[in-house]
Amino acid sequence: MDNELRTQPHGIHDVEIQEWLESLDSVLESSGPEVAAEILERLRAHATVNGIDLPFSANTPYANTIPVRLEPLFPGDQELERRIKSLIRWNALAMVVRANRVEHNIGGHISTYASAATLYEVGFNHFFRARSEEFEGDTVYFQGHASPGIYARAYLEGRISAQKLENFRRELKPGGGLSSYPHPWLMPDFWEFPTVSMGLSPLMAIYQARFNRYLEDRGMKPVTDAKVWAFLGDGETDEPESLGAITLASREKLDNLIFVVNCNLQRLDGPVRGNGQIIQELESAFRGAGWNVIKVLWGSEWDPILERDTEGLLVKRMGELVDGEYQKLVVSSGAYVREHFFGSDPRLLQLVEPMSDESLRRLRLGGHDPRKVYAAYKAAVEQKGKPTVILARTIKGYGLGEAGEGKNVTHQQKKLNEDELREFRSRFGIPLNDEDCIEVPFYRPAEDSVEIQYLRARRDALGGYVPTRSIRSKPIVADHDELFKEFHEGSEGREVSTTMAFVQMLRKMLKDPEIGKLIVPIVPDEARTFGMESLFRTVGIYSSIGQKYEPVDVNTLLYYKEAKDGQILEEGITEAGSMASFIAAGSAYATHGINTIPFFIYYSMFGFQRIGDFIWAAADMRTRGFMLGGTAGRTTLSGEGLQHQDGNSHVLALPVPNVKAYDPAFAFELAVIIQDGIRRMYEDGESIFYYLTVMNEPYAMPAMPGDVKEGILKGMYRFRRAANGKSKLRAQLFGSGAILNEALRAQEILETKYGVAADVWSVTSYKELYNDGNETERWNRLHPSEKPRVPYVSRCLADAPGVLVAASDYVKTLPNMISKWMPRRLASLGTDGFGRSEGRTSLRDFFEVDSRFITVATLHELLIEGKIERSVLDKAIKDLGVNTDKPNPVIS
Ligand SMILES: Cc1ncc(C[n+]2csc(CCOP(=O)(O)OP(=O)(O)O)c2C)c(N)n1
Ligand SMILES: [Mg+2]
Repeated sequence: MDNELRTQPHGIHDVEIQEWLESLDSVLESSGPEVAAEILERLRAHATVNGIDLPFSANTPYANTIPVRLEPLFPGDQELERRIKSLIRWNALAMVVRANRVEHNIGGHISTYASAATLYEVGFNHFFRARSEEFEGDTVYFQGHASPGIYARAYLEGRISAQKLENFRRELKPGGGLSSYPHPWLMPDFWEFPTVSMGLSPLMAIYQARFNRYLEDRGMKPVTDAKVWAFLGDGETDEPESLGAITLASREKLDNLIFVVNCNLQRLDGPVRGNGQIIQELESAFRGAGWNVIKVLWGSEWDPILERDTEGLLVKRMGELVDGEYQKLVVSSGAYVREHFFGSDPRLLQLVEPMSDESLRRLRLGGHDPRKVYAAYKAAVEQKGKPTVILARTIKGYGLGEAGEGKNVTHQQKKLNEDELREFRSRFGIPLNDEDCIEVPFYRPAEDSVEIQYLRARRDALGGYVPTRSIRSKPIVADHDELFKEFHEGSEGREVSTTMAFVQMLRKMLKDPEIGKLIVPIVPDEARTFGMESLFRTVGIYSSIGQKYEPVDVNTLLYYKEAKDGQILEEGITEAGSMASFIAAGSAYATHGINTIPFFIYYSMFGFQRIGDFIWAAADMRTRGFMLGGTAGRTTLSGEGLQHQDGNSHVLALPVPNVKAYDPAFAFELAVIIQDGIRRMYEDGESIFYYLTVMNEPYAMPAMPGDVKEGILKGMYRFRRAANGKSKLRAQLFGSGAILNEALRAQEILETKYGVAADVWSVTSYKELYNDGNETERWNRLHPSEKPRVPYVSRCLADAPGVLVAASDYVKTLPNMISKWMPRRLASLGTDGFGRSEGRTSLRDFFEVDSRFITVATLHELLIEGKIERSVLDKAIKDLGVNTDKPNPVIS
C-alpha cells in the first residue's frame, strides 16, 4: 500500500503517524504499558505547555478496553456452556410464546434476554457466588425484562417446575405461576431485588455496595470480597436515577460494585441514540466520574482483522458510525456490511477481502462472546479502588432472525411463526424435530446429561443457586418496655415537639444493649432541622475514611464528627439516595442476616411525593424500618409555604399495602407505635414498615390516659371525655397530630361558651381504620351466613352520642374515607390546597382547621340536627371572629 501518497486533513502524511505509532509500540513492548502511559501523559503536558489546545475527552477509541494479549484463558468448557445457554434461550422464548398463545396479550419479553444471555451465563457459570452460612455471597440485580432467561435457567437447575414456567405471567393459576418481573413480594424465596421500574436498581445497587462497607467498617460483618452486580439496559441509563449517584460510588472507592450495561443500542421504541453513540456517551460519563470502564465491543472474530490493521484505520472507522448505522448493519447482509462499513476505504476492504460475505455477517459483537465477557468480568472483580462499569455491545433480539433481531419492534415481540421457530431451533441446535418444535415445548435434558451435570457442578463450585432469597437473621428478643416507659409519663409541662420526643427516643434506643448497634439513623442533610445534631458527636457520622480535617466546630460540644465506625448515614441532599440506604439497611435481615433497624428522617413533603417509586420498591422488597416524615403537617410547619407544607403524604401512603402510616399527636403515642413496630418487624418478622409523621410544634406532652395502647395502634382512642356527660348537646371530635390540640381547645370552647359536651378522640391512623373497615366489610360480604363483624370505628362510636367533626393537618379525604362506618354524618376539616408562607395561627385560620372552625363546624352540625337555633351559630361566627368571606383555601 502506498502510504506516502495519503495525507490526513491537516496535511500530515500517514507515514508520520505510522512512525509515532511504531515507536509507541516499541516502548510498549520493551518497557510495558505503564511506561507508555507515562510518556503519553508527558507528551500531553508538553503539548499543553507549548500552546496546543487538546480538546478534553474522557473517551477511549471505539474498541475493546482489554487487548487480546491481556485476555485470560477462558476457564470453562465453552462448547458445553454454549449448549446450556442455547437451552436457556429456547426455554425463555418458549415461556413467552406459550403464555401468549394461551392468553393473548399476556405479554413478556424475549429480546432483552436474547441480547443479554452471554452476559448472564458467564456470570452464572463463573462469577455469581451464592449466599451461605460461611460467605455472604454476591448480590445481583437482574435487569427486570430479562426475567424469562433467569426463570429458564432455574428450570434447568431443577428449581422451577415446568408447570410454573407454563404459568409465566399467570400467577393465579392452580399450582402458582411466575411473576412477570423480579418481585420479592410475589416470589420471596427467589427474587431479592425489584428492578423493573427502570433506574431504581442502579441507584439501589450503589447504596447497597456502600451499605456493605458500612457494615464492615462498623464491625457488624466480616470484610469480604463479595460483589454487588447490577445489570441494566442502555436505554435505562436515561433515567436520572441510573447515573445520579455514580460519583458516590467512585468517591467511596466501591470496588465491590460492578455495573454491566447491556448496550444493544435499542430501547423500546427504537435506538437509544440513533444519531450518536450511547457507549461513548456512557464511557465519558463514567470515566469522568472516576469509574473503571471496560468496553466489550467486538468479539474474537474481529481480532485477526484488527491485527492486520497496523494503521489503526479499522478502530477509527469503528468510531465513525452512529448507533443508527450500527443497528442497520445488524439487520443487513454480509455484502451490505462489506460495502457500507468496510467500503469507506479501499484499505479496509482489503483487510476483509479474503472473508466471505457470510463470515462478515457473523462477526460477533463483544457481548455475545463469552471469552471477551469473561475477560471483562475477571478484570472487574480484580479491580481495586474503583467501581467498574462494563459496557457490553450486544444485539437486541439476538438469534430471533427475521422475527426481530436488531429490529425496532423487537422489544415487543412475543410471537414467532412456524418458520421463525424452526430457524431459532436450528440456529441454537435444540434437539426438537420440525413438528415438535412448533409446539414450543420446554426442553430440559435428562438429569444425568452432561449439560445438567455441568451446570450443577458450576453452581456447586459457586456455593449454590442464584438468585435465592432467604431470611437468615434471628429474631430480637427483649421487649424494651423499660426503654419506652418514660415516654408514657408525659413531659410534666415542658413543651416539646413530637420530633424532639422522637430524637430522645432515638438517643435511648442507640444506647440499648440489644438494639443500639442495629439502629441506622439516616438523614438527607436535615439533622439540625430535626434537632439531631447532638448525635453527630455521640454516635458519629459514617465516613469510610474517618475524618481527615479538624472540624470547624471542634471546640463545641456537638461538633461535626465523622468516623469510620460512625453510625449515622448523613447522605447529603438526596432523598432517593437516603431511601436506597433505608432499603439496604431495612432488607439486611435477608441480604446479610443482620437485623439493622433504619430510621430515615426527612422533610415529609419530599418523601412519598418525591420518591414514591422507591418506597414502592421498598415495600416489594419487604423492607423493614421506620420512615419519619419530619416537619409534617400543612399548618404545623410554619413559614415554609407551598413547597414544604405537607398535607398529602398520609394520602400517598394509602396505596402502599404494607406501610403502617401514623400521625401521632403525643410522645406516648409515638413510643407505643415504635415499640410495637420493632416487635412486629424484628421479633415476629412481619413484612411491614412504618411511616410516622413528626412535627415541630412544641407543646406539653400529656401522660398516657390509661391503657390506650390498643387504640393507638388500631388507629383511634378516646383521649378525653367531656366533663359534663349529661349535657343535651353532644359531640365527638376527632383530631390528629398537632391538630388534636385544636380539637381539645374546641372542646373547651364548646363546653364553656355553648354548653356542648364533646369527647375528643385521637385518630392516630386513618389508614389503619380504613383498612379495618374494608376488611370487615369484605368478610361480611363473603360470609353472609355468619354473624356480621363490626368495624373498629363503629365499635368505638357505638355509644358515642352527638354530632361528629374531624380535623387534621391533611386533606379531607382521610376522615371522609372512614365516615361510612360512623353512626352519623361526619363534618371533615382538612388542609386541601396550596400552603402559604405564614405562621401557624394564620395558617390554621386560612385552612379552617383551628379550634374556632372546629367549634363552628360542631355548631353547624347541631343546627342541621335541629339541636340549636341558627342564631347560636351566627353569634358564634361573630364572637369567634371567623371571616365568612375569606378565600376558599382549596382553590386559592
Ligand atoms: C421507569 C420505567 N419506565 C418505563 C418502563 C417501560 N419499559 C420497559 S423496558 C423499556 C425499554 C428498555 O430498554 P433498555 O433499558 O435499553 O433495555 P433492553 O431491553 O434494550 O435491554 C421500557 C421503556 C419501565 N419498565 N420503567
Ligand atoms: Mg437497550
